Amino acid sequence: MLTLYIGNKNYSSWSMRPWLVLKKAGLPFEEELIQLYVPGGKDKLLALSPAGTVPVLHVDQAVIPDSLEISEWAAKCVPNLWPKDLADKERAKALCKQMQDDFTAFRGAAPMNLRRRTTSPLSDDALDSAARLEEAFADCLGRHDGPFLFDDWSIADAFATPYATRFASYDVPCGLKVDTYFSELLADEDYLQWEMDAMAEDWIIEAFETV
Ligand SMILES: N[C@@H](CCC(=O)N[C@@H](CS)C(=O)NCC(=O)O)C(=O)O
Repeated sequence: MLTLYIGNKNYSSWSMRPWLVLKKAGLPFEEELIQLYVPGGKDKLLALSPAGTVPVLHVDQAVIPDSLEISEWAAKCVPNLWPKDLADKERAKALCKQMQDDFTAFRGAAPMNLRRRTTSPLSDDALDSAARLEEAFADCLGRHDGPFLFDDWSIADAFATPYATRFASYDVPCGLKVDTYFSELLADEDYLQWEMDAMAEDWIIEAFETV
């Protein structure tokens, strides 16, 4: 029995990633949404996981509290969520870790907000950070035939999807190769299901609307 606890679909980029992974894995799971940054919300999160954050996966009695750990867990249950080639697999894992830890200037200036469309310019720091990310994606795409970072869909593409939404929301320029890749991610049927649910939410987190 799997239960994936997630945050607001409009805002929670960390939640989107393992949700996409579990969908692609074909593992049946229940999803429970915990509204973020509301009174009492943190207590609910702490009752679910010592980390006090979403996503968190409950598997029978086990608690797995991080987007990459949940994805790794799914990859142990189901083949082909990482690239088959060993060098590609290591590169995909490193890229996911980098997508978690790096690009903070871009993430800070452009929080995921699926409803948002703005042309207000980002700071140079944020644009430099976005350009480094684009370069990392372009490098992978240049070594493979596509349409995904490592040819077939992998966990790395789940981790890239919230970034694709940020490029669209904040009108960040990018080259044709990466733009085509982002279009592929944003046309994915599981992503579109998530996006539709996000659009139906009416919760507003002001802090993520005014950046
Ligand atoms: N490294 C964690 C980050 C999780 C995280 O920061 N989640 C945010 C939501 S997107 C959260 O739960 N924030 C609520 C809080 O910190 O109170 C992961 O990859 O799962």
